[in-house]
Amino acid sequence: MDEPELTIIIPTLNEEENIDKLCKLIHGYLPETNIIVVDDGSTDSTQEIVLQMDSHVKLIDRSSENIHGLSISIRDGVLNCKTKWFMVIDGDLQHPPESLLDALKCFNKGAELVIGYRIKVEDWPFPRKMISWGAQLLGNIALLLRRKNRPKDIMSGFFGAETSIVRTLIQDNKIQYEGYKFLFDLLKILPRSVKIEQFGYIFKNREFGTSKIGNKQMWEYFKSLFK
Ligand SMILES: Nc1nc2c(ncn2[C@@H]2O[C@H](COP(=O)(O)OP(=O)(O)O)[C@@H](O)[C@H]2O)c(=O)[nH]1
Ligand SMILES: [Mg+2]
Repeated sequence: MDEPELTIIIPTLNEEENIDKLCKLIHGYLPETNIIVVDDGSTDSTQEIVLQMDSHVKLIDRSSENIHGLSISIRDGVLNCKTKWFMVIDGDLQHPPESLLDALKCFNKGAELVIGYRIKVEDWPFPRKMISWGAQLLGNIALLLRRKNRPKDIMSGFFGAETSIVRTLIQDNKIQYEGYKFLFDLLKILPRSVKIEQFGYIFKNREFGTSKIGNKQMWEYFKSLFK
């Protein structure tokens, strides 16, 4: 079998109930694919579980870093990625791992940026739906004013790209890391000519563990609209 050209990056914070199942599902669909789990200092056994997995799963332990967060964790994942493409997926099984096959098809079609968009969100409460709608609207306006691409879900956490493109932007210090929406910060700087492919997926309910998104993350996103 040829070496897989895709690496899966999973940012985690206290996902002990989900991480083992997720990695096994990924390897069921994409055998031998490298997985990088970027853990930001989980206080549960997430790290111990990952360390016991096979050699295709690597742990980046960010617990002693000064700056924590989703975006900066994704940055570390990309910098450690050795394949042509990478794909980021949440560690809580809300992104269906089978959709990684759709992502791979997009890359094989020549995409430089691949974005999963939510065709349905299972059970979000009304306030969360409103916040998401408002954030999408403001983000779209911000991208429109910058004359940038506006794909279907500009805030998707289920996305990937050609590694060399994003690595160059990271090394040139072009990306902001305070936020938690790496994709949005990427869209703000990528040229319009970048080749984007999108696939739809159903955003599932979180069965175990809790969401870490709160007021701090929303405020960071709001500030990132103007930067
Ligand atoms: N490395 C890292 N992962 C995080 C952080 N915050 C959340 N995550 C992970 O990012 C993914 C999405 O987070 P989640 O809280 O489920 O966000 P939600 O689905 O939007 O409610 C999950 O895998 C989390 O464990 C963080 O600060 N650092
Ligand atoms: Mg989640």
